[in-house]
Amino acid sequence: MADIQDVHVLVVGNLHEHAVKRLEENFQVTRLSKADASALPPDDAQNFRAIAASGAVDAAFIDALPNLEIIANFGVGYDAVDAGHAGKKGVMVTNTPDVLTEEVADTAIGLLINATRELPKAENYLRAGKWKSDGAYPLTRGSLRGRKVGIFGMGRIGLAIARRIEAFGLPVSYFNRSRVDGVSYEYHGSLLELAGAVDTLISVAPGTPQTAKAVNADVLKALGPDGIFVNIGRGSTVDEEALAQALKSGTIMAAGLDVFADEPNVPQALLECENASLLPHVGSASQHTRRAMADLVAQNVISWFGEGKAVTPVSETRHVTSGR
Ligand code: 8YV
Repeated sequence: MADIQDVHVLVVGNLHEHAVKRLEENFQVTRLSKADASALPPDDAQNFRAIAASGAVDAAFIDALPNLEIIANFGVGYDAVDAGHAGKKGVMVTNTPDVLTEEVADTAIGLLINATRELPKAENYLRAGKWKSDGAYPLTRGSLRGRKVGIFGMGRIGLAIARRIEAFGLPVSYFNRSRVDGVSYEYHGSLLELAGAVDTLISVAPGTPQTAKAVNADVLKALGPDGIFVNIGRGSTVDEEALAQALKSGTIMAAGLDVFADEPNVPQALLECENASLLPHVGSASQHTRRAMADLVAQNVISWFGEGKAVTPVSETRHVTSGR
């Protein structure tokens, strides 16, 4: 077996520097700002056996690298990587589960409270000097007291959010593509049914063709006029036009959003909604957690070439073996 030091790895996008450093300590690394075949060094495509990516990797790029064995994605969500295509071609894809679970769940709770109790608006009020000039910030219509929380997507992060919600003394129910074994929370057979049964909906759903615009006008209507919607999963799962409309018309009370369909572009209609608390996709964005994610990206590539197996393969490529 050739020395792993001779393996050429393509680092794509603005990957965390700690991951780049660890890859450079172990492999021959080339950097590309994005996965665009025309930007590959001429006659070099056959050399690359691995991609470490923060950003999109499509089927055409996978096809442009004939000796590609593994794509290590920075992030638990890997909707930007064509994992189905990779799986069919025998290319391993890995993601970064577990290491970000608690951080993202913390952020979801922060967003929920911000949206419900208007904390960012209250802080702006203080900073604008209005506490002194106008008196106390108005009492908030929203409260977590008495709420029923529904979670869309009961994976690792959904469960971590549910544990936190339980500690708040609120009931939890969920919708997921299938019932989750060993979970006692009430299961609903559709997102619409879940939205009708709760007044607080937290989406942790991944971006897939099945979840595209799943949170639509009907779901928001079912959530109702006291409804709070929080999205910490993927923006593609929401019909953003319908959401802005629901926020403006009072179909729901408020929303807290960390993710958007076309980041970093946030629809003007949502920016105009005073009852939306908006964050620039910071769910996992602490130095601690991003470093752990960077370590896992590097570890997947190191383990693949060193031991012949990936640490955290995604489901579409679990069957892929290294041939070593
Ligand atoms: C990403 C995320 O890592 O893990 C995910 O799926 O959404 C984030 O934690 C982030 O998009 C990377 O830039």
